[in-house]
Amino acid sequence: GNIINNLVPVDYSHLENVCPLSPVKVTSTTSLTSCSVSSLVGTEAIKSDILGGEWQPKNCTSRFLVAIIVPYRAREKHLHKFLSFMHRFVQSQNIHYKIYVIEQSTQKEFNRGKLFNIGFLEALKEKPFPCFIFHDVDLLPENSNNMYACTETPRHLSAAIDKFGYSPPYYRNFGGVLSILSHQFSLVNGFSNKFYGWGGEDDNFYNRLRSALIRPVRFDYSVSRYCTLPHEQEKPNENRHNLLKLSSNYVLEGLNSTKYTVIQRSDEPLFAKIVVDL
Ligand code: NGS
Repeated sequence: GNIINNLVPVDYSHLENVCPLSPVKVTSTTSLTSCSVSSLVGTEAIKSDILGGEWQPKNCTSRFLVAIIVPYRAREKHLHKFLSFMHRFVQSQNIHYKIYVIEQSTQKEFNRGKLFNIGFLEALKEKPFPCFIFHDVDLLPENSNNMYACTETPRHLSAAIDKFGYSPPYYRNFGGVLSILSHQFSLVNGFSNKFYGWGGEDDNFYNRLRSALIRPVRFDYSVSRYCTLPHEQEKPNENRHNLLKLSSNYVLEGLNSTKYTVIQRSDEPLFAKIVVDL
């Protein structure tokens, strides 16, 4: 079917000059023909038009308003490549977006799910984003038809990653990059805050959706392609399988119990930076 049929636009019925739906092809200098990320270095994003990570088309009104949330700690080179590539990519789709980098302080083990919750809460304080994309910093999309907007049900954008031979490692995998309407994220009470260290928080999130009878979708694997920026394997959370079994009542724990302290907040040229203690 037509992959962009199910995208949910903001209410633009009263607006004139709405941007065309089909994405502009990313130019050959920035597109990836293989997963050689070196080709990305030096691509200049249209920096002057980006303010604190936010951009919108100049000559038309975007159908989409999206917050892109990137959990982060000590991956400076990845972040640089991610930003220089991603701005171009999303801009080619005529999307009004803002990139939030949620940086966890050195305190405690990394907690991807909790950082997503924080990004969601902080972004909504600024603007009523109807759609969120939760995005690992080490993944770069290869196909400009992989729209950075929300479908009616949550979507696994990164279904086909190079390191897994361009198909999901297992059917229910929901890691890497996903999009979800804000009201659906609230409905399942966001991510669990309990998963410190690597693994399991994405599986837990998938279970939350399924227990709310929400069935995630994927675009075709030829569209959902991503390149991984190489790094060392993170230390797995030894307790992740237990946590996965235990966490059954999603109303009790998640977005509604996310406690944190913002210790720094700044508008960087290419992103909004929020540093937090968990
Ligand atoms: C599973 C993890 C997921 C993870 C997936 C792929 O085993 O969190 O591997 O990981 N689940 C558990 O550990 C319970 S990847 O190789 O992409 O880093 O997303």
